[in-house]
Amino acid sequence: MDDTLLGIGQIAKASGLTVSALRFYASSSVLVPAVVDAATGYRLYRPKQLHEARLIAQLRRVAMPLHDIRQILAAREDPAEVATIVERHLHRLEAGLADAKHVLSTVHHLLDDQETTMPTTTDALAGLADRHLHSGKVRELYSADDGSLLIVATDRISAYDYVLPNDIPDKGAILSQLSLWWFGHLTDLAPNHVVTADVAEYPSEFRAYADALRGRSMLCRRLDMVPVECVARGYLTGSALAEYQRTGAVHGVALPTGLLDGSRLPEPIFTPTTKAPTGEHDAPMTYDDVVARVGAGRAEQLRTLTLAMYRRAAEQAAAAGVILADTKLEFGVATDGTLMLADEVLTPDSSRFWPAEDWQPGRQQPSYDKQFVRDWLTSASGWNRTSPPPMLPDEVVEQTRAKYVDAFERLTGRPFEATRA
Ligand code: Q0Q
Repeated sequence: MDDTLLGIGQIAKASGLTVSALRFYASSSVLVPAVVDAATGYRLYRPKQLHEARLIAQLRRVAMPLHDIRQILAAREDPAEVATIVERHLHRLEAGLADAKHVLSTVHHLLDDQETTMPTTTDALAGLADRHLHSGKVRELYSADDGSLLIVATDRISAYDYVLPNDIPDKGAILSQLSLWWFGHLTDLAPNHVVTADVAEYPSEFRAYADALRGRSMLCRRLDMVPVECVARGYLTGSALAEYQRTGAVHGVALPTGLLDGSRLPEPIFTPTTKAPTGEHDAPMTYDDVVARVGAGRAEQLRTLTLAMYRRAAEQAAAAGVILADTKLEFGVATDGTLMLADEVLTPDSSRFWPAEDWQPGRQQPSYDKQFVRDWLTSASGWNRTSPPPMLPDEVVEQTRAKYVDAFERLTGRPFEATRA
């Protein structure tokens, strides 16, 4: 045996690596022994490889991936390359630390709430699992024996394409009752899919869940849903603003020059989209795309109804000091061929509502309902917007609930009555 060579045990002892780690680094070509004795299989290392072993031990201590370690060992003569690899890993560690902080920030909440966490609506309806058809971000869809559908609004809230870990108490009830109120105010423009929202009138299979459903659900006719999200915009923002800034038009509709984020449009416009699968973003459609998909007559009907409903609702909202910037409506066709307004209508989840007193074109407008959540998530929480968002503080939850109640009461002129069982 060459006496200048070191055995794996000697390298392990001198570097702080374990023998099994050294064997793994040998097989993964991170630290290949100078010699492997053919007879014994012993791995033998040159003395200079002890320095590499010590370097590997240090890099593994900070969880550097083997791929990066290989690159560093190969680039030892190139300090700039080594610095780049190290910098990249530092950023990785910083993001991981931020993520760890969020996870740990929720632990005490979860421990605190262990005994007091209210069962969510979804928990309370677990017994309806066999009837469950679809989960939206914040709503659930169930089927009844007679073919009708039950839409249930949970207290979940989403922001930045994430469903947040906290519920907003009564959010589902507030938005479901707001939807029902709007349905009732639009029947002269089109019939709708609502059968009843009185749990006492629900089919018997739902009767046992009356307390969980009361005030936050509606029994609806099953329709043949139109494959178009019917969006009306009275103000320019979001994806439409981005398209306008690129092209001067929105969904094929040319707009005047000089419009800013939040600018009021000369006329409300119809900006339909496809209905993307859950988790994907809806794709813009021109009016001709809608014609191609549903036919000219239906397309005209959808555009006319969508714009008429938007105008009606925007007027009602303006009277309450609230700007309805845009809204998304969904329609379906009943078995007798009647086009009906479906889904939810004119809620803060399907529309952008802005407080009129804060309207200021040229910046992102404050959201009527989600601004407290957005401000906390993007500033105080330190969230990096890539990992799941942290728990909201109690005060943000309470402020947000109050905004939903305020929106309901301002728009409908009615007091909100919590129907918590
Ligand atoms: C239907 N949805 C939406 C949804 C999760 C709502 C299917 N009347 C209807 C409706 C309605 N509304 C639907 N299908 C047939 N007839 C609505 C996306 C998803 C919860 C609630 N999906």
